[in-house]
Amino acid sequence: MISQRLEKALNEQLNYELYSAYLYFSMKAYFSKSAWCGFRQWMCVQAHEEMEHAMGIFHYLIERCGTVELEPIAKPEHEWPDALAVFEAAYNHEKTVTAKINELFDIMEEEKDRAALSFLDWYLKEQVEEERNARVILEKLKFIGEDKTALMMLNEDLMKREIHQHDIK
Ligand code: OFO
Repeated sequence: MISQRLEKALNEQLNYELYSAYLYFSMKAYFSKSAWCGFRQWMCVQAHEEMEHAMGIFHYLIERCGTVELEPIAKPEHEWPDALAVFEAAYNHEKTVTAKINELFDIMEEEKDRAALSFLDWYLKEQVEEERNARVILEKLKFIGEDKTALMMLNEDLMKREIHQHDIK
């Protein structure tokens, strides 16, 4: 059984992970309007990863006899000036998610819930990867600038990203 405070905080994080999926699906839709199928593929995989993050929390709440309360999901942005702006937004979003996971970590520590801390450990590690993935592409886009050939090569590279099932504990 988890405390009510932690249950509320986990439900908020569940909602934010669903919002993350919404945001990346919105970015996928943005890239679907252009020929950048590699960017679209990257966003599609990212959105599915976010659904996994959300469902990990969903199942954990149930496992700990908590109540899942699905709140409305905020409307994400749907227009950006270019790919660089999209990845700037993605990177900033991931930094916000990391801050939220850290706040959740603080609550679990205050509640002295060791089982929950162990569960959240996976998310902390995942955030390092999440931030890095977005930041690397953002840096590449800054470097590429107006070079269309290099942009096309990056697009091809992003096409290789595939959906992998994560082992959320
Ligand atoms: Fe769920 O980590 Fe990205 O947003």
